[in-house]
Amino acid sequence: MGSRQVTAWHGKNITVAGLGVSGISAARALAGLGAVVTVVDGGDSEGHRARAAELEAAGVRVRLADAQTLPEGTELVVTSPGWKPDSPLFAAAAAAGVDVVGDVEIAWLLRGPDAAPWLAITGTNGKTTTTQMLASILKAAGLRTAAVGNIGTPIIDVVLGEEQYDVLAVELSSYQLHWAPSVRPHSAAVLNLAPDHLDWHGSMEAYAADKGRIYEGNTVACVYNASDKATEDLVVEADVEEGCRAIGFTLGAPGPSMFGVVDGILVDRAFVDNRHKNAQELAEVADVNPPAPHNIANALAAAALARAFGVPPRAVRDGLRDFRPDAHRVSHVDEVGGVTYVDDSKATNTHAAEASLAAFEPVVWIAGGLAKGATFDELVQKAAKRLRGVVLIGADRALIAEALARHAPQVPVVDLGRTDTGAMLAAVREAARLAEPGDTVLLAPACASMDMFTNYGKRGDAFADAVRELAAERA
Ligand code: UMA
Repeated sequence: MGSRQVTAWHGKNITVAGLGVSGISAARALAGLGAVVTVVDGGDSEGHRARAAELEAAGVRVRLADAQTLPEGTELVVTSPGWKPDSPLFAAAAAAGVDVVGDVEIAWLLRGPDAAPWLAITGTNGKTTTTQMLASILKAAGLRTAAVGNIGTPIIDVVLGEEQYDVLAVELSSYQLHWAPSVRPHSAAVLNLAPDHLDWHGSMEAYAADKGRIYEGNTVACVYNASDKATEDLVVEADVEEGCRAIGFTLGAPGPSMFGVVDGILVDRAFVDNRHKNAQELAEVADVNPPAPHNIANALAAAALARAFGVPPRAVRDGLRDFRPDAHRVSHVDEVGGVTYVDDSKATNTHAAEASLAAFEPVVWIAGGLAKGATFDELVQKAAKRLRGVVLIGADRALIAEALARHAPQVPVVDLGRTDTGAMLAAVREAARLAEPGDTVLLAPACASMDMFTNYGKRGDAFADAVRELAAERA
């Protein structure tokens, strides 16, 4: 690491907000650069205390059970992404004239002069899959790369780590983008834009504006979704480097400067000689795993970013073939009594739930959790004719129940009235009762999981366990 960075951080009094994945990474890195670091967190659980003890051993101060007051002498606050902009800690920082930035901003500032460029991805849905697809394509091209950011690997760790990279595939959430004003990706994609996290951002406009920051300062390509005008509008508004191009992707035949699909082939009409006449074949639709429409769109976005970075067509095909999707994303769990059980616990918002509900008919839908400020009328209207029945769980289930009463009064609804972890088994049993042979029981909660589970992964695991128990009961 260069001396430039060490002098900038040495002795600086920094407060890190949050003792989670990104806070721990930021605290360790900044303490390692000689900063005087205090981590503050509103929690005080056993897990918090264990993590605090580890950090304290590394010379970091930790203050638990108080997320509100600014530690004396703070010169900079580095926040974890989950903290809302209106958190009292930030009001205290503003009153004291102290800046607040996120861990992604710190990662950007810590990059050396020869650091790997970032190919960045955001969007309401599909960003983790697209980031993984992109990393797979870059690897197939022989490039040293990693999938980092919101995906779970804190980006500071990668920027400061021993390993050298040619390029990084960076998933950025709207939260991270909000707190990262200086980040300037080589190229970036916004996959889609639908209402999500409105309780955090305050409005759809603020959410879109934070997503749009990903295009700032792009040098080669701003990749947008041609069937989602809001993403194209963000490109138009962005301040990019001279010569940076707007590249669209579409599930139909692409125009010039676009990626699209022609006769079952993914094609590039952007990074080819004479794009007005020519198109470059990249891969077959069957190379995309799974080849569902929303996932083909993900593959096109990943291909566009890879091609913007100069990756050859063959690597796009090989990378897409190598890619394996994560669990809890429309994954088949089992068939019991002629009914198929599908886990899409990753559908934590209405947009994602809508995409998975559209893939099954008739469907018994298990939904509910933390709504995060969302409304459910549109989702229920669109899904109504496919629904055999609905089972509701979680804190905000009444919002979904009300939308169902308004737009699908004929559909039987079982409101379990529970928010305990064990409710999943009861939900699966009720869903099995409503389902008929040939139906699908789909866990696509349209809500976050934290009211009942540690995360969406645990929620999906609980669903799979419940299906196994059901199968055992029926055996
Ligand atoms: N905390 C407070 N007060 C608050 C908020 C949080 O004290 O007001 C504390 C909590 O007690 C906890 C810590 O802060 O100890 C958690 O911080 P965090 O919520 O920012 O979570 P991290 O563990 O740092 O994980 C974050 C991302 N989480 C969120 O954005 C909510 C992870 O994305 C990301 O993988 C990780 O950084 C590494 O970059 C997860 C996510 O759900 C997957 N992201 C959202 C999404 O994809 O929809 C945006």
